[in-house]
Amino acid sequence: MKKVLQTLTLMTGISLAVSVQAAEWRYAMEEGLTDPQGIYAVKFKEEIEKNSNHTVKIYPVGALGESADAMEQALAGLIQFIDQSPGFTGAMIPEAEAFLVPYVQPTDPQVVRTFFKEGKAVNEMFHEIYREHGLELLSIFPEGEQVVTTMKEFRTPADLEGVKIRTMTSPLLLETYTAFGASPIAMAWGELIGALKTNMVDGQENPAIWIEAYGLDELAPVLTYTGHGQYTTAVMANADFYDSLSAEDKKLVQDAAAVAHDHILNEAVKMDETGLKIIKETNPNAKIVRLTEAERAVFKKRATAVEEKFIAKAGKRGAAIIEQMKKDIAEAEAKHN
Ligand code: 6CS
Repeated sequence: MKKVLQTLTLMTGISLAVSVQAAEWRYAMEEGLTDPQGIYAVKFKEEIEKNSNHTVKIYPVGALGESADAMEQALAGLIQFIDQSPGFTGAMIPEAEAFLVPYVQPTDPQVVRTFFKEGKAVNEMFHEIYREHGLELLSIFPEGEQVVTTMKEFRTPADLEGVKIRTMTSPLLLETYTAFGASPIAMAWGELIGALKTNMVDGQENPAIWIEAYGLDELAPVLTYTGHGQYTTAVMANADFYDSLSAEDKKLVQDAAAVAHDHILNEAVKMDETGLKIIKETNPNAKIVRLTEAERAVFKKRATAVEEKFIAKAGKRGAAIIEQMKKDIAEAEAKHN
């Protein structure tokens, strides 16, 4: 830590030189600097550095191991900030799996934006829950609609029989793809490309921008829009670290998070469109399938059992979150229709 001198002007008009600790804060994420988590992190860093003497060092995907490794380091206080998605956090915080329950989240980009920006569930109900796990929740944001990439086209659960789908490690994702008729396998991000190349898995789900950036459409070229969810992620601070900050630094962090959140909510929509556009332009083998409403209805029916499993695990609090999410979505839809 380096010490710097700042001048404080007291109400009396007397100027007073005080020493302020300038810290370097470490921030780990699951993506690269130009991916949605990176866009948020860079904006957060810019805001912190513009408005204080502190600096933020960003550790992109892989720099500190897999998502689970980075979380261990965040909980141990070795890093101060972490972006980890419910697709991984759900293994530790069951209520976070609310973002994974299929056919709850909206698909219309404007409704999605309002749901994340203004919704009571997103903005009020998770803070206390993450706190119980040693994390100060700063932001939750979407990265685009989940798209399933497979080797062969599917339109029904029967088509998915025996199809090995890689999921992130939250258990509810295994329940989801089992309900959808497939054979899911959970694994860390770092294993996925190899697993697709060696046919250990036949497909996976991710938003278009990520599929394009990491060439997943080259490895499993049928992209299916099932309409079952948004890829969601969350940014947190180690709670002890956050509590040790001065009131001024807490405000600095919250303000930087608010600016970065607004920024990514605007950018994510554009990035989702861009991802699909590039795939269409550059991959002649890619086949884009949008399930019809009738086809989706079959998957939706199966999703009700997944929602019940979520509630059985996350209890009354989980049930209240889902109920509130549905209310928030109805309100967002009313606003935009
Ligand atoms: O599928 C995954 O594991 C990765 N997907 C995204 C969109 N971000 C990071 C995560 O590790």
